[in-house]
Amino acid sequence: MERRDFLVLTASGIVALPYSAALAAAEPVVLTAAATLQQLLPTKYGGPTNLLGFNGSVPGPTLRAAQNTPFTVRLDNNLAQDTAVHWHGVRLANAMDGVPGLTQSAVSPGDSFNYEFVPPDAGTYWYHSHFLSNEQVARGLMGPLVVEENTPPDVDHDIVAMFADWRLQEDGTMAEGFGNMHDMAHAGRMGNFARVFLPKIELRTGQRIRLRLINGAVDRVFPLILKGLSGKIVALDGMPFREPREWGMPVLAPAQRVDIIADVTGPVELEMDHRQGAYPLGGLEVSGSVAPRQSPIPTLPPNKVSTPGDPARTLRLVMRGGAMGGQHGGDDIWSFNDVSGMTDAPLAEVTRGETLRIQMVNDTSFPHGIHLHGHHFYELAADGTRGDFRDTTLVDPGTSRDILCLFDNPGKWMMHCHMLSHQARGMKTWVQVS
Ligand SMILES: [Cu+2]
Repeated sequence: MERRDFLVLTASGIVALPYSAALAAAEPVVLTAAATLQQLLPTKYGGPTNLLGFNGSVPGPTLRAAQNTPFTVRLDNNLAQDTAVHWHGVRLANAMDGVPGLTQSAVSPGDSFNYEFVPPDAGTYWYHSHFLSNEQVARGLMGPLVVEENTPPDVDHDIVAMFADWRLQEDGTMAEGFGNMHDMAHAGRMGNFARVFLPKIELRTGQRIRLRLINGAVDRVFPLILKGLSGKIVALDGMPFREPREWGMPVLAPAQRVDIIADVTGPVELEMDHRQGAYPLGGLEVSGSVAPRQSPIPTLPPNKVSTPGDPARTLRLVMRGGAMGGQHGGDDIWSFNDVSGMTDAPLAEVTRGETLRIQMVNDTSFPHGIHLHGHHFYELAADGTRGDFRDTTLVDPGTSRDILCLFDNPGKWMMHCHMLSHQARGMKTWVQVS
């Protein structure tokens, strides 16, 4: 059969898996990290960008794993420097978490590492470098990870929409200057060009799609405007809502995900709400129409998670530092509880099964998206009501956010700001669960 015929067959409305993903179910996936050139800018503006990619592309391939089924990825490091891969949001065994110096040794150039895990939760996740991550992720070492439900919702297309921004020079090449003090002490390294990566699919009006939004940017928060769609949010950070919710304007901190199920009402356009106006990120074209479904937007099947009880104790996590911030006791730009960077001793030693309330206090002039590895947690309302169940929470300047977490996964788990420039300059710590 000609490859062309195969594509025609899969265009009939059933979700078409990319060839590499279909292969992935049968044998271990190989992710090769290497330098690559890719056209990010429209060609009328400039040439290709020098990037680091997985399997020669940015973002890396969309990996599709089955829920509760062993998944194996071999990382081959063809970079000129160390690397490691973190599986963001996946509640996996600690040794597979991909944090050099905490859960594994960095993978040297020319070396490989096997990541083997059983993803317990279906949903939208992603993978990225956790070594010099403010630079390696900014250069492209990230990609989507989809954990498939056993019974997926009824949609015509399952579409990953990963977005990011880059700081490029006029000819399209990457601006250097990673670690520039001004960026690090402010909101981070903001790009001067942003876009969303979408598959080449032609939609019809009336079709129902699932859109998996993933913020793969290093430091930028994306407030999104979605056009041509009528639907609801069905999950945050991989975890389904009990009932779909209206979206208003989804705001995604770095690393956060939003799953939407929506009916196509016209050309789909994704824009970022920006002070200079609506900034176009990309979209999907529409041709023709089908009769829309009459059924309501479906609820995703719930993941099996244990419900935390009342917290045994409260931990405080005070963010300090940065420009326009006060003095703090850390020895770098940013600090948690007046300590900058990783320490030999954990922030907290937690007995497996213990529930903690963590008071995250943002005593700085910038927003911070705080990510806890290996666990999801409830965001708490001021009155203690349990809100969304997430792995990354956005805390605005001058505010605090309490979370409730059942620490049921043993190991050494990092907790850090996912504005990766902030993480690089001190905003990180870890928790020991045993
Ligand atoms: Cu931060």
